[in-house]
Amino acid sequence: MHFIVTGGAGFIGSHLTEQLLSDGHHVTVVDNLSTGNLQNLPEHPHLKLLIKDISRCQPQDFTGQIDGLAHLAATPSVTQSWLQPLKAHHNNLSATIAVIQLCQALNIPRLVFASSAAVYGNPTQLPISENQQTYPISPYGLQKLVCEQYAKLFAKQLGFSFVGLRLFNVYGPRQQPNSPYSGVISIFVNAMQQGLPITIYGDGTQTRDFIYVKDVANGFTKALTTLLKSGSSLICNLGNGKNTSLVELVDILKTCFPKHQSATNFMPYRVGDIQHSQADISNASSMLNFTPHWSLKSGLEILIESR
Ligand code: UD2
Repeated sequence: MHFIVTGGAGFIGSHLTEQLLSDGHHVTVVDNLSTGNLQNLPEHPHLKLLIKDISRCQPQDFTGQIDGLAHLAATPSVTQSWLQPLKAHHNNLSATIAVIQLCQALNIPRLVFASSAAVYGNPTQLPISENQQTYPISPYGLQKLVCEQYAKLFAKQLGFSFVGLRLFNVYGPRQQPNSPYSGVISIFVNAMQQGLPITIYGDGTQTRDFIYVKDVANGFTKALTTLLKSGSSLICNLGNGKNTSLVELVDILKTCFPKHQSATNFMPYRVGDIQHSQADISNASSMLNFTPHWSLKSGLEILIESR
């Protein structure tokens, strides 16, 4: 099959591209390299690169039949969405509408969208199921939610099938430790490798559902290839299904770095931080046959080895 991966040179997109290629598919990556990096991608006879902003792409930029599009290109930063809401709106929401139009023009039967747990805001119940009310507390979360709604509407109108994957806290190789949207794991691993102190915002009892990037790539692959009715929409959480506190995370990391122990500093909670997060993944499991394969410890070990 032939898939388009927008944001395919980025952290998650490059792992998805690798998996699709190793499963024998053809991939066209679209990336404007704003945060992506061509070094993330292998040289492969079935891989085509289009270095372009997805919202500027024209149907004639693509050749051959396309069986599905995975849309991961975005400004994936809560902070940036507050600082530059109009720019984030363009890169997150308007770009998704451009993607939907591309699906229409190229007759693409499946759209898979990288949504976010940010659509829930402060969860009212754990684990968080897709039925829980969505109440975004950042422009980023709101943009992701509205993207889902646009895609659902157009899927029904145009007859393609849509899968929105609500990503929880993704970690793994190629996640940048120095960017404004760096995840806590990439920041902590980077610091601990250099023996530098780490900072916990709050008391470290807050929990997150950390999912290894290759499990996420697997979830996207299933979402691209599972048989679904045309015109249908499916929303699935994509997490590990377990929650881990920051204190537990630091304890696991310390066992990975037995030689040099970093000091831990505590600072006040970050504004807008949620306290707990854990995905109910039964929908992804029943609808997409998705099971996470990497425990936090095994994922961390691969991440540390890759650096
Ligand atoms: C995640 C997503 C974000 C959005 C949000 C929705 C990542 C990287 N970010 O933000 O895009 O979807 O969920 O709820 O997945 N922390 C420290 N020290 C540090 C860095 C972070 O203590 O040096 C804490 C931070 O205050 C938070 C926890 O670690 O309590 C996780 O932070 P994060 O930035 O990795 O992810 P999160 O859940 O805020």
